[in-house]
Amino acid sequence: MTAVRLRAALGAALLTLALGACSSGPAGSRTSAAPSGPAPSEARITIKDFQFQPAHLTVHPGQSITVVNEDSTAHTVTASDKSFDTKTVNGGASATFTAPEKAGGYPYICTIHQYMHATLTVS
Ligand SMILES: [Cu+2]
Repeated sequence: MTAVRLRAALGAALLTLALGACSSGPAGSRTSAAPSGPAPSEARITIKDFQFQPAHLTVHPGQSITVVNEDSTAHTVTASDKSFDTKTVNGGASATFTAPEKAGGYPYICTIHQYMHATLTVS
């Protein structure tokens, strides 16, 4: 006699924002020595507020570079000459790409927002 209620499963899309890891300091140009940095060769590009940080990054040939997108919008890191391309990095996500083996300057953009630009230098 009891009506059986079938509850539709809710497909709740949870947006997991992996933010607030270690960006606590004020945005300054100070470069203090990291007290606990076992990997000085780690290279990182942070995307925040539709800007690549740092705007000029120098790495070694073939070095692995981590891209962290702190925006809620998807971005890419795409070399103008296509020598590297992270493809789409969703908001809050990260990606890794390998620096070119050939030394030189590699301007890159976000193909979604082409006014975003910066330069990777390989030396
Ligand atoms: Cu973008």
